[in-house]
Amino acid sequence: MILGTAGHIDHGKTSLVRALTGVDTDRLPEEKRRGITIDLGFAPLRLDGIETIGVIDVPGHEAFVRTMVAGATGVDLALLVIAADEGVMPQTREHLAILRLLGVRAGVVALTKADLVEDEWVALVREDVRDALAGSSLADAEVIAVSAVNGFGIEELRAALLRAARGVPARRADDLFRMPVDRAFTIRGTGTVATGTVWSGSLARDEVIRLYPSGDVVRVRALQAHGHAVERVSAGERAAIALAGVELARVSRGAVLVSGDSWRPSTVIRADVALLDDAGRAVGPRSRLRLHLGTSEVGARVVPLAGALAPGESRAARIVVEEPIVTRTGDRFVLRGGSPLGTLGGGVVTDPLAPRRARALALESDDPSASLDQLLNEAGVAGIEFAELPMRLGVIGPALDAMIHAPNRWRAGGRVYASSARDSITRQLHDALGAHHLANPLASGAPRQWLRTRVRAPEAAVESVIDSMVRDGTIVADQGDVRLATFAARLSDRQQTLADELMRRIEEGGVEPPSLDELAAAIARPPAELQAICRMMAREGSLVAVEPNRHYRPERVTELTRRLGAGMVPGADYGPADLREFLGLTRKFLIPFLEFCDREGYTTRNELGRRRRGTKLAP
Ligand SMILES: Nc1nc2c(ncn2[C@@H]2O[C@H](COP(=O)(O)OP(=O)(O)OP(=O)(O)O)[C@@H](O)[C@H]2O)c(=O)[nH]1
Ligand SMILES: [Mg+2]
Repeated sequence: MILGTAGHIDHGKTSLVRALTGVDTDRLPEEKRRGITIDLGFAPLRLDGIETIGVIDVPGHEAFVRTMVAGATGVDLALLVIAADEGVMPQTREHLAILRLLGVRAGVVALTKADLVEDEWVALVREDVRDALAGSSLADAEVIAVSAVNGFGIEELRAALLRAARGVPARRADDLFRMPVDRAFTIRGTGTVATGTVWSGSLARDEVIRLYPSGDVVRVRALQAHGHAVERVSAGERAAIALAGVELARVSRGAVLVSGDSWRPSTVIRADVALLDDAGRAVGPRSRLRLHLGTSEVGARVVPLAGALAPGESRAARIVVEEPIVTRTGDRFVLRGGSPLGTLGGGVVTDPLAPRRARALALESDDPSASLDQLLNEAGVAGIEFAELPMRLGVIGPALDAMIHAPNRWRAGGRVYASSARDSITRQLHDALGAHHLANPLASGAPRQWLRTRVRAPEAAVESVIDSMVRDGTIVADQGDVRLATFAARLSDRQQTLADELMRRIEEGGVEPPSLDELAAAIARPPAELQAICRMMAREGSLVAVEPNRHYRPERVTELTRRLGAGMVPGADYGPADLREFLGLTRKFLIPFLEFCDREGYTTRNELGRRRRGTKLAP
């Protein structure tokens, strides 16, 4: 569990952390010299009967709010520190707003420096503090008067922290590992070390994980939690991870370490965005803001749905970030902007991997299943990559699988589709086939390959729909062709007349029938038209295509193969001259016919010539 301090500069946060933990978290020389906190400080807090709590001490200076946000992100429990002699101050309010935006709901308020004021004064400040907390996420927090100097109230504060900690729900450890990096350094003999709060999942030594935004693949060389070597770190723990395979220059605050192959850097996200009541300005499509998510901070353009967002308003928005960030649905972020830079608002990610030109997404409900429907409908026949869903829905594992298996969704290849996409693909295939049949009434059907290219959808989806149309009998697959079940190739009266004429001339040709071109010339019709008719007759068995361009009557083919059968002795090899003798064909017809025999399996060819094959030739 992680506890984060919050509060105005000099109100005694670091002193209180020291009183609670014994650790002075102001370790930088400049911090010592100036007497203020500049960077995040870390200390373990041990309370009886509960796991060690990781404390993150943040700076209160208004110039370092960005550091405070990086510290407050991933915190379970807040310790809001308010000096009794000064009361509520600007960064008290700003930090409180940030805690609310980040969804930190549990906490305790310490009215510190109680030794400097009278008891009655403490009572008055307490009233002020209650007012300031009203409507905040700490509205119901206990307020404890303390002094870091004389130890007054510290035990009471520990007890209050313990009560608050017990109310914090456990984080899911069976989730994907993610840790935003808040510090990186090198240790002699160990190499690059990154520290942070484990947001989700767990990580073991020797695991191979990814570092973003660089995408580097790194191995976990060693792990520490609260300064001790451990085999595994889990959600809600402070961790130091020694990384093999990466130089310090590639890791810094803002980077994130993740496991699994679902994470991708985002450049366009969609989110529900809210502006603080006292934001002091509106946010429109041209506002350039700083977006703080995890420990990262990037420039961002926020485009709210339906125009600018006024202070106090909240709405769906599309956010284009200037540098890629790693995020997931449900992540909270803070938006800062203006000059001087102030906290304007924040939001919750509703879609980390928004399509490039997507509009803002107004989620209809908090239910991931309903969100999935929205995303799938938006994606249409393109579908959504399955591997992206854990990020886009914030759901993983069996829960996600169960969601995909709902009757209104289907999966093909690595993508998921709405059932409406299946209907649309079905319709398109139906239309394409219909058009094909109309244009090619004599063809047995359309080549499956061609049909697949008629629908602008991923191949696996189209194949899957074709298969199911074949299964349910809407279409018939025959060799490489498919046709509508209702379609049958049929000759028109005019074509039938032509077919009769062709048949007559081919019959006249005997074992040396005319080619399609010769037929076309003889009866003055385009070769393609004759070809279509011949193909159809070949399908029906009334012609045989011995050459692509030359058809025989089946009786003539039988006659010729019978001659071969009579002449060829099994096991003997024959050259073309011998075979020509058996067949009585001229050279022009001989070779194509022999090749036809090879194809059909009557004969087989070797270096010495041809020999009869199997039993297909009559003896
Ligand atoms: N009398 C008294 N002085 C205190 C107490 N707590 C802190 N101080 C003094 O207040 C000053 C600021 O204390 P810090 O703990 O550094 O305050 P901080 O909130 O951490 O300050 P930043 O990190 O810079 O925002 C120091 O001089 C402390 O000695 C207290 O309980 N009583
Ligand atoms: Mg401090």
